Amino acid sequence: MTNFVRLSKDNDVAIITIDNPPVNALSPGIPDAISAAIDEINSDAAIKAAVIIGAGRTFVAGADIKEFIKMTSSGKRLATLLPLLLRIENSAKPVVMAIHGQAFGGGLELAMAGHYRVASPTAQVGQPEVKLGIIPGAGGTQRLPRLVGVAKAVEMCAEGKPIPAREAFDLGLIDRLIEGDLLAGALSFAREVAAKPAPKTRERKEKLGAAAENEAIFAAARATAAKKQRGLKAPLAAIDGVEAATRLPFDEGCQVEAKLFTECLFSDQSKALIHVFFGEREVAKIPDVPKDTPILPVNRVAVVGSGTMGGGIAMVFANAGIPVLLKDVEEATLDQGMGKIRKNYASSVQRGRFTQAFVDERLQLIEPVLSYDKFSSVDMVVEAVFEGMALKKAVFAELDRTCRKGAILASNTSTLNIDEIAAATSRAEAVIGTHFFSPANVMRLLEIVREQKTSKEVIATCMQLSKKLGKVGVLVGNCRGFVGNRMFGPYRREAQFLVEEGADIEAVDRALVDFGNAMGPLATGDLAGLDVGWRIRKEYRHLEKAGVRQPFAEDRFCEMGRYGQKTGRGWYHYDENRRASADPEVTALVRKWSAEAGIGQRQISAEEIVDRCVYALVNEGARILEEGYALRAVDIDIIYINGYGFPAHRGGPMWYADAVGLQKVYQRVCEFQRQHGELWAPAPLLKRLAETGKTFAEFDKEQVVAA
Ligand code: T1G
Repeated sequence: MTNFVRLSKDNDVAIITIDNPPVNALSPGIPDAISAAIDEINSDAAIKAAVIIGAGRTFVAGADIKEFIKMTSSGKRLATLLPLLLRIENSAKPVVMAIHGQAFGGGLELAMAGHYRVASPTAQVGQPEVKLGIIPGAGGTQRLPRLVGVAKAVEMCAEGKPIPAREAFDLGLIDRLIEGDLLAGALSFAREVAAKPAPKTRERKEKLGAAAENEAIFAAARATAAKKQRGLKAPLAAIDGVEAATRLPFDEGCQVEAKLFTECLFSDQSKALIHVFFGEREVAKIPDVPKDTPILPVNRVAVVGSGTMGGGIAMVFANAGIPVLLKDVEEATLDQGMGKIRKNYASSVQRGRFTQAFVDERLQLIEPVLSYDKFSSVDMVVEAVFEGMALKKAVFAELDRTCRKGAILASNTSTLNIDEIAAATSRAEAVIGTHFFSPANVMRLLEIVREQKTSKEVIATCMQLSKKLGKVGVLVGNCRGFVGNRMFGPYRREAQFLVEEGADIEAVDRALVDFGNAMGPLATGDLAGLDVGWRIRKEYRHLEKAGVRQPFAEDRFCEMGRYGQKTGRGWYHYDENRRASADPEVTALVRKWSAEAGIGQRQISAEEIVDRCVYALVNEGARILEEGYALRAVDIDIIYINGYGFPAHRGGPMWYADAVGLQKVYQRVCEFQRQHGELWAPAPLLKRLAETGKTFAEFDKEQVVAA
């Protein structure tokens, strides 16, 4: 046995404990150790049955994903889990899988090779591999339909969403739910089944359905995948895998699965999605904020401003079970804010995201208030008032007066200088930016902005809190627009320039949507409201360099009162249900303004559209990295995927640039500089990495070493 796999006995039942913290991944050596334990059990006459259980917080979270990175970079083939799973299935002594926490991916495949499965009611089981751009590779697409039926197996493998143990029990995947001591429950279950013939999952056929019925299931699943997981290979491969289970004998089905698995694993999509998986964990690590930095309590909060953002933020805290004071200046505004919150919750119930009971409980946690009277009782305040410096300073001065010592004072500003806001208080060390994205109760990204004096405790607390709020917290520095919006400026600038130079409005958006973005840059402007950027540009007009080209269309639309969706007209025309349609008048207006500005018109390819928009992101991202406003290139990737709809299967803008090759990106940027001037001056870091044949990923590694 190894340290990671222990074999013990409880009289006539053997216990195999997998102990590979933190999530019992099936790292190299562990499958062999489990195999050896199974052999030992089968050669021990005193043993009647066996239980396999995970030590620590979970059963098994799957194969070791880190090994996939080694495999795809070295080309070395990984040992599959299949031989181990057959050894378990062929065991003469029944093997009971005792599941708590998660049985994910290879963990569920291991469990399904067992003869029985028992679980804690709080456990979860699933095949989330498609989220890594792969499919189950150890018989999951073959055994799961045999246990839960074809339709459910397709859904679980193609969408990758885990299911709770209770649902798994209802489906027949779990044989018993164990309240209380899982091991004790598993041991008594094992004794109950010890004398019975051990059922082999691979031999079960009763749930594999009929050909005609299955055909409809697969067709519907492919249509759903094409719509909901547009451009992704793995969901379609997962459907092919389950289909093979309904058409071929078990072993042949496994061969089809193995081929599909390998094709997916060596795909760029999988490499990008695995980068994102580890990236979402990496961003939580702040080099100068040690892991043992004290965390401040956040058990009661207040939100100032009950507008769209304030209301959404209040819901985020309530959804995490944290009581919230929601403050505004007038009764009517507050009622309106609470009305929007109730409406949002009602639509979540309608869409089945929450139960009515859950919503009723959450609404109880949100207390509308008109004064700061109770603010001395809160641990944290998030200010979400109108985006004006004077107003924000006034609010922070009031918070400084009313909040208890040690409370965290956060601002949801998306553009304003946090140092300046902090200077309005006597406790700059307690001030931080917590930039939520609209709609705050939906978008996963939380841009956490440290100012010069923000304390490590406040940073560590907000980073940890973001996870509790179901967000991905990324720490950034305090520059104009922070990281996300600072990069979004050049991205949307190029989109507008392309239209001014002759590209169709729809063509610009379509090119970025085909690239994988949830929405095109122009339509995104209409959604967010063109007036938001217009007001900010007016506030910063004095900073614009003379003679530097600026996009003109959106300012002119706004002067005409056209702010996008909210006014029914922007780049597109919108009907009462906010459905967009092309607006020929807009195209004519832009053509006229371009002619007046002497901008020549030309045919522009989709490739140029993507390069100009995405490389504008990359170039500004490189500047942000070398200026130190983002810790790593991967932080920028995680920001763009979770806050700006950048396709995760492209890994984020910086990963994408590495995949294209920084020399090629740099040359293209230089080309744009020659054609379009200094706005395209290459970032020194991009130039340096391109000229030294390095990548942003290597730059990140150097940062870790340097820290
Ligand atoms: N392999 C390697 N490391 C893993 C891992 C895994 N499967 N899962 C987690 N980690 C690391 C993670 O990087 C982090 O490291 C630490 O564990 C804690 O994770 C053959 C091919 C289980 C729900 O996709 O979804 O099996 O940052 O912060 O929030 O067919 O981890 O501390 O250094 O996420 O409590 C399929 C992936 C694999 C599940 C726990 N399995 N994991 O969440 O902790 S492919 C998955 C998760 C496969 C087979 C196929 C979550 C979790 P560090 P954490 P958490």
